[in-house]
Amino acid sequence: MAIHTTPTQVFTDQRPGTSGLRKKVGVFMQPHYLENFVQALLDVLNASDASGQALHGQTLVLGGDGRFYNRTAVQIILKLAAANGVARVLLGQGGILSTPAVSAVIRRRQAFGGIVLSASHNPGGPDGDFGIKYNASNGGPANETLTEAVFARTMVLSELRSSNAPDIDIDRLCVQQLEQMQVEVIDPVADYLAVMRELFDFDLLRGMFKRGFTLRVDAMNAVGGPYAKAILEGELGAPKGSVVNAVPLEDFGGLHPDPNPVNAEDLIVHMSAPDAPDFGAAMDGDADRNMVLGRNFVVTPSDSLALMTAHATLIPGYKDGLLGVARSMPTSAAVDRVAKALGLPCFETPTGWKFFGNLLDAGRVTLCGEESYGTGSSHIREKDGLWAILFWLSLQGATGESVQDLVETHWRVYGRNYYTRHDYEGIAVDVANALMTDLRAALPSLPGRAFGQRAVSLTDDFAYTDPVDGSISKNQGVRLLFDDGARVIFRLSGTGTEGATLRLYLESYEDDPVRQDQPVQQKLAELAAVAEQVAGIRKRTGMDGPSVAT
Ligand code: G16
Repeated sequence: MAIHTTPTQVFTDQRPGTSGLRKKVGVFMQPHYLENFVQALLDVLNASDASGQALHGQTLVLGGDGRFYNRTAVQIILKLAAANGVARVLLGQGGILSTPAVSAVIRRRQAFGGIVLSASHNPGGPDGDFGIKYNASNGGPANETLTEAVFARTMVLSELRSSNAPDIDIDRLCVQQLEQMQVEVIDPVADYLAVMRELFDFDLLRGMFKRGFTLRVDAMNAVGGPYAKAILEGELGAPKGSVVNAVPLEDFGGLHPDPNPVNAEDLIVHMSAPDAPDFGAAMDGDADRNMVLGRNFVVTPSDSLALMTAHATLIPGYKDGLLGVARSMPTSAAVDRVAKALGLPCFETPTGWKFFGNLLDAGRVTLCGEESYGTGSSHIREKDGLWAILFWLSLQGATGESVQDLVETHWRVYGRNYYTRHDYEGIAVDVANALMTDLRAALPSLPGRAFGQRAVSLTDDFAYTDPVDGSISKNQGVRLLFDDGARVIFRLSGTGTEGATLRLYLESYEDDPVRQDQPVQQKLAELAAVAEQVAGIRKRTGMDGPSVAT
């Protein structure tokens, strides 16, 4: 066994996006591609930060969503870590840890940070995607200062430092030695389960299942399966078989583990059947996203955040109330109305969970959420799919109301924010960039202009000044705000791996109860037409309509 250095060449495309570095598996499998990124990360972490903290001699957490290349990547990273002064790695058994579990383990074990191997909701398998991201000691995604420093390091990297020790056994719960580094293979579920026990009334939930409450949780052959099985079926006594597609597969069994009504069609079918269970839910590849359903009823993520905020004090972990709430800019303003009624601070951040970190650390917010099927709280620093499922189960247990009743009552009280996101996927990058550039140029001419019954009241390219550290993030999405509360938002996705994806977010507000039950796409068709008129999406992309509308 020996530590050795190897010369390497720069890859110029290793700038992390919305959530870490995501590429096709084939890109990651190029010689030195993963190694370069990890070496750059370790170099940056080993250069002590402002507080004098450096990784050397400390503990890292490591795990991933089990997708293709996960196991190989784990071995590569362990050998690099061993050669770069890491003292201990806490590795999820089999190389498995969900994103929320990594966050929980970092926080509970006071690790220096953690590496998550996941491309989240992107498809897996040899032709699918792979990804890697770093989470800091607060358990949350690295901020942009750190990710930019890693990118800068990748651009000048000339050498890798690794060990040529044999692979270690990643499947057995035990402690092993790799050079001077200890590798402790840990139970992926234990720490996460301990956090959930502190937040929710497990006896209440057990009682529900004893009385016959039924649910179907689709783990989409991804990493959420073992967690959902252990907690819902194991701890809480949900009927066996309540969690389906529960074994993480390297290619997710061909499923696209992006829980929305399009990709989780099978769940929608089950929840619409005459014998549908009381409650349905799905999680994504790394189990941080969630989709929540009642019988024949899908909950919009933005509404989910609003409902959670309104009822949070019913949950033991939040019984003393919330400090504040935050949502990403494109997420609907439904939660704003609840926050206003409850007198809670409400923050609007750019897309990306990393923007919630400072607010959570500073004790300014307790709950956060996004339109992209993500909700979470201060219990960790990631969004959390199974936590959201337990939250919604608890709401039903505490109120005795169904999902549909809870949501419809909410609309009667606060009004309904009709909401949809249209994705135009696989657009040529230059076409997408030109569309956004032209749109930005057109912004000053739009205020005051009428489109049907409504007029544009304000346009901008969303910029965010972090209220905690003062950092500024510009160009976060083009917004058209209308005088009746409607919004049209355009931005390019930062998580795709092929071409560009244009996201168009449409929202209108309806406070009249007799008009709160209309089909969403129908209700928002007028706004979609405005977007088309302003941006010329069809003409520019040659697409007849969005590839996904959720
Ligand atoms: C990531 C981020 C989220 C973001 C989502 C979509 O989620 O953590 O904050 O909303 O991507 O981002 P975009 O619109 O740029 O594609 P995940 O679940 O993919 O890690």
